[in-house]
Amino acid sequence: LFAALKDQPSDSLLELIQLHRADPRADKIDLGVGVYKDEQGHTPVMAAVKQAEAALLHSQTSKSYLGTAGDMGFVEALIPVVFGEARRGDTALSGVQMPGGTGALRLAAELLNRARPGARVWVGTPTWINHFPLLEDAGLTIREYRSFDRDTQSVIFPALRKALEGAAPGDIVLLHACCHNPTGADLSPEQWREVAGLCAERGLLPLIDLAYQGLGQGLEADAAPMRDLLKQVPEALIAYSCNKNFALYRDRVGALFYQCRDAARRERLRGNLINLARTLWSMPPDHGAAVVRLILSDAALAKMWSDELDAMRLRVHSLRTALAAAHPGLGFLTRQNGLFSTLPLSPEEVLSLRTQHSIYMAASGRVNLAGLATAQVPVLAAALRPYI
Ligand code: PLP
Ligand code: TYF
Repeated sequence: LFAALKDQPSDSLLELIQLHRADPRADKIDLGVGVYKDEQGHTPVMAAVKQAEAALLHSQTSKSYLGTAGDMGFVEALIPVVFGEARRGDTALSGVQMPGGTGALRLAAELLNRARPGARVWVGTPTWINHFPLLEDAGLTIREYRSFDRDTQSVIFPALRKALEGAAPGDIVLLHACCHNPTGADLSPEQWREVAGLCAERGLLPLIDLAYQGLGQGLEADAAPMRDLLKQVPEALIAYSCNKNFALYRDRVGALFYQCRDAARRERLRGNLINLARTLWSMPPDHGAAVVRLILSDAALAKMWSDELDAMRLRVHSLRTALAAAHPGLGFLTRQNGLFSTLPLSPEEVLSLRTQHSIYMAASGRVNLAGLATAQVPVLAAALRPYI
């Protein structure tokens, strides 16, 4: 039977991890896969997480099943962080725990495909490596438009506007809430307002991917445009990841939030999410979500966490500023947000940076700026000179 299986492409980003690991050169630089790293190139467990884990070790008396929706205390605790204090207790907004942002996106896609088989989803490119396969595997139909210009390093807003103007009621619009992966080029507040207006006017459903809250301009600022958009549309899905902003990557922590102003529809939506999750993973992993719940429900721990997150964000900021100052062609880095930017390099140039300088980045030219130590800024700037 297995003879019928076709070969599948591997994930080029995850492959970079192995390539970098196997490189014996001491001065190698890893700008590949999107995880935050400190000055030492290490992805530490946050101190707030360690404290919450210690508390959990003592307080947890059972590991019995929690249920398909997961830890609802975790979901409730996230609502003010993600959507603002004003929406605490707002019945139009709810969620379920998911195995990471990927699980949330996949379940959203399954739900949408159940609601409307083969529904169209508008996706600006380039986008996160997993978006296309994930949406397509669920059965959705992708409508693609080019939304980033590498030469000007900015969003091609007319292409987004044109896509939304051409979309039909019931179509889905995938949006990166902040810290666009792979370009770092986020929509401006005015552009967000226009997108919100078009979604409301044309009956389009926003599917918002929020995987980096707090790593761009700060927890509140990163969520603000999405919060404004949610005021304008009756229905939306938000796939949330805690894996970057709590550095819990392997614990697979996330949630799928849904806004639905009609109570009966909302109940049905929840029932369908639970039903879909039951056949996919039955229940999400508990540990990381319990840790996030403990952090967010303790004011001192929550402050400790948001201070640590701020420090991570500021480190990425300072790397953007330093690199832009070290290379006249890289000024755009300071206009972009989050871990990623896509440098205007060809795949051949990316390869020669790897072979000649042991600098690792995605073939697209995407760099994870957090992979850089401050002392490596001049090294990278010099290595890029022949090309940019
Ligand atoms: N969305 C984007 C844009 C991402 O970059 C990632 C990163 O992995 C995810 C979603 C999913 O993250 P995770 O499944 O680790 O929560
Ligand atoms: O884009 C990134 O680098 C992160 C990590 O299949 C990642 O989002 C990359 C590829 C993948 C899963 C996660």
